[in-house]
Parts: sequence; C-alpha cells; structure tokens
Amino acid sequence: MEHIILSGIKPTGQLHLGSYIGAISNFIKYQKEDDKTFIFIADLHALTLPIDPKELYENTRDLVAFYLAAGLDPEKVAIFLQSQVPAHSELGIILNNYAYMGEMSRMTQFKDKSAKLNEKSIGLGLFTYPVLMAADILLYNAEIVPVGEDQKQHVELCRDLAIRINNRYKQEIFVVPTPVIAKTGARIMSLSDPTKKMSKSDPKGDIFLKDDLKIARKKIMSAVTDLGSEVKYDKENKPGISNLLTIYSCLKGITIEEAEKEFVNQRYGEFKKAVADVVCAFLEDIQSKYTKVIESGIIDKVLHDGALKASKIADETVERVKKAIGLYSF
Ligand code: ATP
Ligand code: LTN
Repeated sequence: MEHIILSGIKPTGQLHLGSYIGAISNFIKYQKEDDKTFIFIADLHALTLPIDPKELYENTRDLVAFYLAAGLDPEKVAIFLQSQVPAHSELGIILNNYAYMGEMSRMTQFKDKSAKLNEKSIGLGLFTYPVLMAADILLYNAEIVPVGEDQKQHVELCRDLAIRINNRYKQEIFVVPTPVIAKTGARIMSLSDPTKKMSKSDPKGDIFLKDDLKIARKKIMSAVTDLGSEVKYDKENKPGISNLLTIYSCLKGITIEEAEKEFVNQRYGEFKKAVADVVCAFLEDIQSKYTKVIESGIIDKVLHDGALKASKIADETVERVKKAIGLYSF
C-alpha cells in the first residue's frame, strides 16, 4: 500500500532555492496517483510573526503558483490552504492540552525567532506553532512528512504528541508520522555566509525563485568561497564550495561525487560559471511556468477542490478524536 504523504510551507517572504531544493522538489518526487498526497500552504503559521496583509495574500498566491509550476499535479494531490480547512484550528486547540511548556520551550526555531524579538512582544502563536503543525500532520493520518532539516524537530514533537495521546487513551487515535529528510539538499546555505541556512527571514545570500536571471548569476559569481582551489565536497573546511556543489547536483539530478568529477582540475571561477548556468536555466524554466499558471487563472479552483478533498479526511479525524477523548458528539 502506498503511504500517505503530507507537507506544507508557510507563505512568509519569497521562496528561495533552499525552499525549492529542500522541500518543493521532494513534494514532486513523492506525489502519488491515488489521492494520498496532501500539500498545503500553512497560512495560519504565517501569522506567527507580524506580516502585512497584502504581502500575505500575494505570497499565498505565489506559493500555489510555484507549487504548480514546479510540477505538483492537482489531479493527484490535494493542494489547499490551511485556513480553508477549519479542522486544523480545531485539532490544534485540542492538541494544545497535551503539549508541555517545557518541550515547547526547547524548540530551536522558537528560541531563534523569539531571541530576535522584544521579550514583551513574543506572540503566543509563535510558541504554540509546532502544536498547530502537529495538527496539520495528524489530521491526514500522514505517515511520511518530507521536510528540510530545520523542520525535523517539529515533526518529532508531533510524533511524541501522537504517541502520548494514543497511550493516554489506550487506542490508535493517531498514525505516528516519520520525517523524511533528503540526503542531499536538506540544508542549502546562504551564498554570502555558507555557515548559515538560506532563509526567507534572513534573505542575505538567498537566490529567490523570482530573481532576475542577471542578478541570480551575479549572486552565484560573488558567492563566498573558501581557501584552496580544488572543487571538492568538504562541509567543514570548504562550506562555500560544498554548498555550490550541493545546489549544482540537486538541480542537475546527479550525485555530489558525479558533480565533483565534472570539475576535476577546474578553477573556482569556471565552476561558479557552471553553477550559475544551471541555476539560471532552472530559474528561467520555473519562472516561465509560473507566469503561465498565473495567467491561466486556475489557482482559486485548485484551492477550492483541494480544500474539499482535504476537509473530507480532516473532518473524519476530528470526529474520531472527539469521540475518543469524550467530547460529546451526535
Ligand atoms: P524562515 O526563514 O521564515 O524560517 P525558511 O526560509 O526557513 O523561512 P520555511 O517556510 O520555514 O522557510 O521552510 C519551507 C520548507 O523549506 C521547509 O520544509 C524547510 O525545511 C525547507 N527549507 C527552508 N530553508 C531551507 C534551506 N535553506 N535548505 C533546505 N530546505 C529548506
Ligand atoms: N513549519 C513548516 C510548514 C509546515 C509544515 C506543516 C511542514 C506547517 N505545517 C506540516 C510539514 C508538515 C515550515 O515550512 N516552516
């Protein structure tokens, strides 16, 4: 039997090569023929930090357009907005009661993001966000959750919650999910500081999917590289070159070893040019597909159909949970 797959991205900031390689490209690999893949836009999660309404709206539309441009097929996959399936909020509220303050305070993403804020203005939603994320996953009985490395801890919290609740009520209320992190590309680094993750909230050194090709090429050509001259994968001593090799191999669909072989005896400059060529060809292709999707006007229909498919399963789960924990249902 095929596994149930679920994942999502929050519509904050612009999508970058990290979001594509670490997340979206894997969603495409995992999509199945038989209505067992759920890929959504975590728009409620986008509210965990202040965001301009117009920006949120546009990011959401863009994210759907890029999902489709990258090859997600709405015939096979339920593509939907988290805020259009009320079961997410409902299960999130229920799950809050089973999560512990201690474990939530240990979430590294919460620690990193709250450290950048004034202590008095840290939203409760930022703190409880991994609980809502657990609801996102458990609602669909997802077994496999493809994500980048930074989300692994959240999926593990989801596992803990599912096991805790199943044990408390002595029944299999929830399917326990497994995070799936790709071997290569689960942590694309910033081009300006290859010791930091490429990230929407710290966009220095990002290549955005919407970048003008000339600008993208410039960013690659001026990417920080390392001492020495050999094009070799060595994360410790050559983080910049290793990151570029990762980007190159993921976009070309080859292994790191195969990529290294292509650049034996070549200088960094030649190597960077080859990376820039591959990145620009990729951007040109996805941007033209993105434009076609926007012009086709299909986004609202995709989201409407997706929400219907998703609600069917999600509502069943909420009913099952309510019954199991003693909430009155008729
Ligand atoms: P933020 O900076 O706001 O935390 P982000 O850039 O990390 O945002 P998310 O929306 O949190 O992006 O992530 C979307 C998906 O892309 C997640 O599965 C995440 O693990 C993955 N992802 C994000 N950044 C990278 C990266 N640099 N390399 C690989 N995967 C990434
Ligand atoms: N937290 C994720 C988005 C997300 C998600 C999920 C991913 C929300 N709910 C459920 C996988 C499964 C992020 O991209 N920052």
